[in-house]
Amino acid sequence: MPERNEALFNAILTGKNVDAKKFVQEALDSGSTPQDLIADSMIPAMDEAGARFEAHKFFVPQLMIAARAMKESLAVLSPLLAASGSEPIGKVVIGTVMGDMHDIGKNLVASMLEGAGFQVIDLGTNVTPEKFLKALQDNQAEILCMSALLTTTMPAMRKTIEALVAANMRDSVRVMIGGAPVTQSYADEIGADGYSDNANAAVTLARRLIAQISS
Ligand code: B12
Repeated sequence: MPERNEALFNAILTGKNVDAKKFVQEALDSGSTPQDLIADSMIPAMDEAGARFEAHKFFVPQLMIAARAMKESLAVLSPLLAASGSEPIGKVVIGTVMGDMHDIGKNLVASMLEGAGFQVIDLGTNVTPEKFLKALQDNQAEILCMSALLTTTMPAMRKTIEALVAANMRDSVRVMIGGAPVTQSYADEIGADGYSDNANAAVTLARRLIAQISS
């Protein structure tokens, strides 16, 4: 059972980006896997930052430096998560919805999908329904992945699904949603095809949705 890497956890939590990258490299050198480092030490550090923010022990600047340390550490791991260039098993358009600037979880899902052999078109953050639709059409993508971290931006997921319906595209695209406040019942409510609360399960879900299309 892998354990939390305390040095890495603390470096991310306190926004020490240079140290965090060093601890990631040291852990890799001594045999840790990227997946274990992310799941056991890095995501828990972001969760702790969020809990401290909620308890008014952290403020936005502290969240920002923790997020920077997380992103820079993930950048060390991303190439290791990426697949070795065979034919893509499907095309995914991914983005964080309109009004929302959180992208760490979305980036992780994108890297893991790439690692699993999907071609990923990442539209970044603050993506409007129109931009999602255009990218789906331009790339003939089978899957749309939307991320939202704020309760106030979740309705943009419903708006995007409504826009797909209005453009007669709903039947040709499978919709996956996620992000900390999102739930399975919200996915059911807005008519999404799937939800997951982590990047590994997002890959399993995307594989299942692609298999449905091809069968
Ligand atoms: C880092 C952070 C920030 C950073 C973001 C930096 C960045 N580049 O992303 C900064 C400082 C900019 C920020 C700003 C704000 N934030 Co903020 N932030 C966080 C924090 C601490 C961590 C988020 C994170 O990166 N988690 C780690 C990743 C890996 O987890 P994740 O995103 O959930 O993703 C995983 C799963 O959800 C899933 N997933 C994610 N997306 C998708 C998509 C699909 C399709 C699927 C299948 C799965 C999936 O897989 C991922 C990997 O396992 C959270 C607290 C928390 N614990 O969530 C607050 C939090 C989300 N923020 C919050 C708030 C309030 C804000 C601000 C409004 C603060 C302010 N007053 O300005 C602003 C809003 C800015 C905006 N318009 O977006 C609140 C939201 C409250 C709410 N219920 O709406 C939270 C919950 C903090 C809190 N406890 O109060 N934030």
